[in-house]
Amino acid sequence: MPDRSTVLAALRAQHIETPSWAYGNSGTRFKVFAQEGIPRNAYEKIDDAATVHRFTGVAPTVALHIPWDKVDDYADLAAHAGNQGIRIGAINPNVFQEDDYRLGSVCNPDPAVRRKALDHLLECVDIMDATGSRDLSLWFADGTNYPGQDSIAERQARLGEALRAVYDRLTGEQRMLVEYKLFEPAFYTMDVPDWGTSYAHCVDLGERAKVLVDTGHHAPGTNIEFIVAFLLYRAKLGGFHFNSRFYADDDLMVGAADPFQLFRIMAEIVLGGGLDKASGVAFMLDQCHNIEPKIPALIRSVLNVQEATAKALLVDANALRQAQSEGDVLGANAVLMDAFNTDVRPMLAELREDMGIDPDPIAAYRRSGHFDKIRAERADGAAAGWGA
Ligand code: PSV
Ligand code: MN
Ligand code: MN
Repeated sequence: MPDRSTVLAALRAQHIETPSWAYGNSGTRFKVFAQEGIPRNAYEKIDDAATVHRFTGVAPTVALHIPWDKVDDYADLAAHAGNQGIRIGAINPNVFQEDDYRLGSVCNPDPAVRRKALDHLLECVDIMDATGSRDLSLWFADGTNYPGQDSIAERQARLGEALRAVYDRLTGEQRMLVEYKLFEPAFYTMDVPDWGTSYAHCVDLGERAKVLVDTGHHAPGTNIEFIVAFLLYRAKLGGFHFNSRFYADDDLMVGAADPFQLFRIMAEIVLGGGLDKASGVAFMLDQCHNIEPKIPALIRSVLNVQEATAKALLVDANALRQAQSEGDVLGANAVLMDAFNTDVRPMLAELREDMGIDPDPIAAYRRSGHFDKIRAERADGAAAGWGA
């Protein structure tokens, strides 16, 4: 059996990044339901991320989306995060919300639009310099809606050119993560529809370009843990955007729809060395809490990732290898299922007490009166929304 203190140390060291945009109001294209106590700017989103970290102990960074989180002074924003006990994590450029991007951003047939998109990506690397962020997290809404609309191959060439320009601008420890998505907003071709496309571009670029797996971006039935295991094996797994889905890119709380899938993913991570700091795998959330309260939803999500990780750490790797090498199909499967069926909540409660935080973060948040405080403080002014 895995050594308990090793398991606890790994859980204590795991960091789960929350996204600034999950703290703002959000909805579907039919309706945004406004909530009370919503942050009014990037500074207050950071305050909320710091609150999630205070109650969970394992969420010390927050990802930004630019220009949704635009401020005058990013070094000042990073200092504010530091004062709240957290750091700024991945920087996500936004090249999908302006009229100019109707036919795409870096893949657009018009060179002037491509230049504009590239300038924004480069500006985001400047922001990383100011915030000390390691990861530039790239997602392109680029694609086509109709056969014949544009040249699929030429769009790839344009994409490669832009990625190269950004990659060459990275310095020090900075990395580029390339996210893929099967469909939406484009419905005929996306320019980065799958991990293979992302992987090929990352291989061309070099060591510091890696694939980002958003768990909501695949066709139904896709074996995501296979993708994870393969990318890890090839040292090309940059990180995750965790969320869960029943149908498409639902952006529901991670671990809500299919905790077993999350466990299978985390088991591949643990077995493949993806929890080791050296692997550099970033565990990030990418969710929208349209109807549920934001801060408790993010606390719940962090705990769900932590529970899946704890179960994955309980997989008896020696017994598994033994069963695998003997061709013991049922035995190997039983090793995994034993770990999945273990109730890890008492162990995590103990870990939290050890870390000096409440063993039940959700109950502790409810008791804290924090929500009443932000509701009163933020009653004036416009609440930030998804995309603002
Ligand atoms: C696109 O669906 C995506 O997953 C990308 O990561 C974006 O940055 C994010 O959602 C915006 O909500
Ligand atoms: Mn995403
Ligand atoms: Mn998405």
